[in-house]
Amino acid sequence: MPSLHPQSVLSRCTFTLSLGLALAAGALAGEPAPSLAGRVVDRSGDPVPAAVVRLRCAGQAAASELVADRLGRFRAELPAGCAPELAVALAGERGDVPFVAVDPASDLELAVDVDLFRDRIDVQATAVSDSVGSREVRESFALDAGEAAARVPGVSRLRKGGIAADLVVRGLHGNDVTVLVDGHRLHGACPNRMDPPAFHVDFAEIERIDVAKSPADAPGGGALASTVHIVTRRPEPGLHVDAQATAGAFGYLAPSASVSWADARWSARAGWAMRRGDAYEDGDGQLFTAALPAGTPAAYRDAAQQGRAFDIGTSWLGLALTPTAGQRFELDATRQRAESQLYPYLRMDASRDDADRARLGWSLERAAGRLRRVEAAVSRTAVRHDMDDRLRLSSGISPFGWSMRSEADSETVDERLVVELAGGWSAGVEGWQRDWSVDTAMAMMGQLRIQPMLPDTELDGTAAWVRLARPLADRVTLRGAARFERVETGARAAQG
Ligand SMILES: [Cu+2]
Repeated sequence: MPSLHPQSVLSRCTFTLSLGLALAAGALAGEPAPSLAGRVVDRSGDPVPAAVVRLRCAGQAAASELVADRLGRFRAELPAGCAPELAVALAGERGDVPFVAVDPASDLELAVDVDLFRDRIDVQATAVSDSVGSREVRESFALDAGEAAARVPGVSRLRKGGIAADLVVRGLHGNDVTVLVDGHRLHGACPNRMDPPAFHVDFAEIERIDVAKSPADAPGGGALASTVHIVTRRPEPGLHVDAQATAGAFGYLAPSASVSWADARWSARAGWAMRRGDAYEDGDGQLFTAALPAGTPAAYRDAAQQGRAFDIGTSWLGLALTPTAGQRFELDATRQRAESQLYPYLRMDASRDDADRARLGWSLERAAGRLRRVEAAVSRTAVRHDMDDRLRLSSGISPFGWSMRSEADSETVDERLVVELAGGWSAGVEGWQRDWSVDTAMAMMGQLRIQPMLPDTELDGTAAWVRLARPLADRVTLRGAARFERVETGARAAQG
């Protein structure tokens, strides 16, 4: 095969070149070889990507050019009877580079006498991270924030349907895992946790998700198992427009668009995102809506098996003011609207899930002095959630279209004051009030019977905490925390 082609490798040769491109080793090859391959490196031994290697046969003027790959590697086939000679130059560099003869029978290493990287940065990272960044969230194929957080080791999910997976941390879940959004608690409304807290935040809002596996690591929250902290994005200086769309199997579609603007004094952001998908098939090719045996009361009606599994729209607005250096006022609002969502794990499906979140905060940061940071903020989350069994066999021939239905309302107000001091100390005071109400209606023999499942329940909590996180040595940090919490609950007496 007489042509020069960067394919097929039969042998590797070594050959060292110093000084712009001089040869250090390798004598004229006496025997022709069918191919040659090698690597171009710099003075430190780092590969030189895209280096231009010129190849010619001894005694011939015509030369071919090869381009090294990103690892500095190159390969070529040799014409029969060719005694190869090489010259190497950096990409884009022109000059009279001498050819040197090489022995194609051994591994070739062409050392270019330059330092490709003027500064070397050694990156060290712990192998296990308890945090998921926005890029990982988007690239993870997760359908919501809870599923994305399951990338953290020790975190798994309880899947009840196509979306809205519940987080499980070291075997504990539900109220043992506190989910905070920008430091604030929020609660869903469904008593069956069809809308766990992380479900109410869209990907496009998220900067990162931190999972604190011990109370000493948590910025607040006071959960037995874990605190999952979802941190939303802040506008970066200038105008930024971001539009993305993801599509997948089973009708999955998730477009989003956001715009933000910031200068030294003001910043603003706005965004919109949608997520929609149909019932998916399991590995056996069976729709998840057909997983329950025919005739089971919770099985889906035939007409509902191909239905939409989730359909959620989220929009948000944010405004921030920096009146003096280090001081910041923030006002954020998010509105989420969800229609039909299927939960084959449960006996009902959601027909509505509307959530509104708002947050007002003030913070002061200082680079020096005893007091480093103060933050005071209040948030409110209101969720309206309806579910019924109209898609299941259990709905029978009820004149209402369903045999059981629940209407749930939840409102959570959360206040926090956090003070951070020099030396790794921080302390905070938190308060939260949750009103939660669920009424279940049962249709029996054409009659409706209303059962107050959660009759205007109230939960009133206050907490104070102090925390220390002080590095003692490289990779050794002393951590400790104490938290005092008081929670009162109450409910309206249910009417028989
Ligand atoms: Cu529900």
